[in-house]
Amino acid sequence: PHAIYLKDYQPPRYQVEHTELRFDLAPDATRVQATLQIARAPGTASDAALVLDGDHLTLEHVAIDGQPLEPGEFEVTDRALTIYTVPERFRLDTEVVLAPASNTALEGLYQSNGMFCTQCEPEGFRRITFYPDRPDVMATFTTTVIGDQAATPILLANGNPVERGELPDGRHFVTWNDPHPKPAYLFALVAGNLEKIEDQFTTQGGREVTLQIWVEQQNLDKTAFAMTALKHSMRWDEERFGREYDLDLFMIVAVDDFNMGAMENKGLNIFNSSAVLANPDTTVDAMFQRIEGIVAHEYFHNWSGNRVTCRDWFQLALKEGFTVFRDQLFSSDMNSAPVKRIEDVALLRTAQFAEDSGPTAHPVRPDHFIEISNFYTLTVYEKGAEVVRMLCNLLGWETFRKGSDLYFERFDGQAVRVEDFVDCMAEVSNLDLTQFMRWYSQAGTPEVSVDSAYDAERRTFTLTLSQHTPATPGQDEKAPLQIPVEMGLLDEQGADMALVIDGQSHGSSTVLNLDESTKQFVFEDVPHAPVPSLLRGFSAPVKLRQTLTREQLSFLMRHDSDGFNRWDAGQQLALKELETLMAAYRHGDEMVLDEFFVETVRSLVETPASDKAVLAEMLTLPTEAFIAEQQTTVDIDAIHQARRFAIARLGDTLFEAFETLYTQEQSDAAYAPDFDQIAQRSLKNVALAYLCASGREEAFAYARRQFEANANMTDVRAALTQLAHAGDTSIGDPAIRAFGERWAHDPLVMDQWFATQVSRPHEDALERVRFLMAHPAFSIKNPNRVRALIGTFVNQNRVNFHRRDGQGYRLLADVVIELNRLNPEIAARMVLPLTRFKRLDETRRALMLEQLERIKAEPLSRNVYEVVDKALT
Ligand code: DPP
Ligand code: ZN
Repeated sequence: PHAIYLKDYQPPRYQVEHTELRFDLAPDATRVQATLQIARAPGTASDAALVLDGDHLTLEHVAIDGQPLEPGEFEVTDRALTIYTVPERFRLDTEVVLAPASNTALEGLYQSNGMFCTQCEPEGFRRITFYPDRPDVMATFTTTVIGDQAATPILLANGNPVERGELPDGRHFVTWNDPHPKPAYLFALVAGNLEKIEDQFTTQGGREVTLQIWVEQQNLDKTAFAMTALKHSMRWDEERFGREYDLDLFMIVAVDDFNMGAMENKGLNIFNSSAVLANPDTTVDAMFQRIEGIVAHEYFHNWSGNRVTCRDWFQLALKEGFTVFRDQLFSSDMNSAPVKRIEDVALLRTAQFAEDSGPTAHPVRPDHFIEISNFYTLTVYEKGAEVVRMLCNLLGWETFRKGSDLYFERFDGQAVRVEDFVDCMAEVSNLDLTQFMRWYSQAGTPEVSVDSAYDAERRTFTLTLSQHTPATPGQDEKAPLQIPVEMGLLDEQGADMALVIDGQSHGSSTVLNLDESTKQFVFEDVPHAPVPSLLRGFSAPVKLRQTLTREQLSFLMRHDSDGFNRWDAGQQLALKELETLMAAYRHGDEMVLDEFFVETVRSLVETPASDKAVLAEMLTLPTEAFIAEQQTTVDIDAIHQARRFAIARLGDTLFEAFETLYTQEQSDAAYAPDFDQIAQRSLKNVALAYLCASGREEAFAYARRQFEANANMTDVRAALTQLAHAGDTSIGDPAIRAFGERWAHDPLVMDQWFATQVSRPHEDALERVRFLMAHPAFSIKNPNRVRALIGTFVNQNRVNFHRRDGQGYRLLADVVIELNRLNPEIAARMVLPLTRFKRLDETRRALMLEQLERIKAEPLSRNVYEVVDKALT
């Protein structure tokens, strides 16, 4: 396999003006007829061959302007159809035959539970028909879907239905027309036995839009929440970004077998059923919020992605970074803004930072790839969103909004680059964003170190900030970035001081522009040594290297006017405590929890909470993955033991306080996934977790009662987790059994059942994974099952995945080898944890490398090859 480079980009030589498709559906032999109106692009030589992408397609017929081509006039390989000479404008007819029933890669046209569906982003359309499968070729589409009336009563495609009718042999058809020119990756088709809920939305411009959510009949009672989320998203996009919907119909379809979360196909969004189906009995709070965010994300793509799309796949962050930023803002407006920020930053600082420091590190805009499917990453999505957020903060909301308006207006209907977006922002703000563009091209997480000095005589406080970005594969030298550091200075009472730099007042919070390797900022008129609060709101995706004492951290935790930094100070404080415990564990000393820390936590638990959602976050210790990210050499066992010990000790020492909190936060209100209730439940369930960590029987009695009360899935699942994770397995076994029997019919709930069991720290967790892989509810062909069972074990049960005997690595390699044959995209995702060996001990490194070598010896898909090859280089 060879790499493709951004610098080699060439504009298309032929454009498609209109695409007409006709699908005659059958599981093993679907006929696809395509009629393309093609025109040579200006400036293209008249003898330029027409090359169409086609991935292992069986060509049955090809004609130009109605004339079938002779052998010798064209060539077909497993990657392309080449026609040597073509007129300037012409009609191309092709016919191919596909076998959707045996398509386990879930790209192109495939079947899921008998339903026909498609996934075309990024390069799935070439598995459906011969086509210039690149985002800068945009055409209007007319699609006729023909299917068996009984098996596929519902036939959907993009746009509006324009004709339908019956055909002989119990077949029927529907023709759809999409008037908005679009790239092929936004094409979609669905055919199956589906039912819908329907609603209406009137846009601000007065367009009546019909909204439909299509699901299998048994899931109709899980659609209401997504419908509400959709309407909220549509209204929000009008109000916040001035974006209005542009068709008469908007459809969502839930599909069980799906590689991604969801897909923004024009007018016909296809969703992984896990990202759309929800009701209180089956779905936990966090999932409700995730669903709301994904519904919004896909809907927002209608403008940031579909109306204005990417010139080429290197520009993926153009639509994804912007759209993630938009969905983050939406969720923040709809729910708890501080908690949303905390969650997003937590994800970034663990998973994205880990990616940035590993062998697959890449810039937000990569400059080469072997397989583009491998670049739907945390770096492109989450770091991409942070880069847009920095732009928004630099410009201020109103100017940013002007830039966004300009971007949509100027590039509507076009396929553009990251520069086009940033140029709009520069134009409306008169800012020079040349240096800022490095955020798109430079990989790795910048480290910002801090030095400070207070001069009592001069009454100055000098802050020296330095930046350094470690080398990443292929990028040894890094240039300084423009890093906005939002900050304030706290006085002795914890209030923000007035900030004066160069005689200029900067209010009580300001943004320092760190745009060189090292920069000094001198604050004047500072009456006494302040406590600095840096990187407020996490104003840039960097690692802050700052040495604060435990007293200073505790002070910031209690007083910082920035909610995010209050939480973060608490996390840093906990981290310090955990590091002390880890050192003791490593030296074989007894671990002892520091009194100061216990009292800090006590005061949090005992002080009536002004914001329960934030308190729940504050009471949650840093995850093992986050702790690992802070270590130079990762000690898997010490991290796990220290964290467990701390939680158990806190649970035991503060038992009564947690008990009071747990009891206080009970509620009889009818379940709603709203902000207040979610906050209350999360606080209550954090308390339950501490209680159970004490190991006391009374705690498990609470958990058992909560499990049996069966009030809603959030509470049931929280109780189940505590019971199942109890040291004594006899405590959890009855609940595990009862839950498994009750929900055997519901795959999405069974995923939670799998995840709860394989995340438990017990020594037999790995054996349990192997055992559950044989469970009738598990199938390696379904990505959700794989993520729930294998993904949870690998990512959330670190001590067992990293077992010293290497069995965890072997298990993952076995799975990857099997998935490589069935579903390369998922295989390449699943293998990633095996590539994160750099900072582990030598024994584990060797064991991981051994499994990577084992995988490499297989005949590999491009997807897996690219990842494994990077890891072994
Ligand atoms: N469906 C994926 C997303 O929405 C890829 N575009 O991010
Ligand atoms: Zn997206």
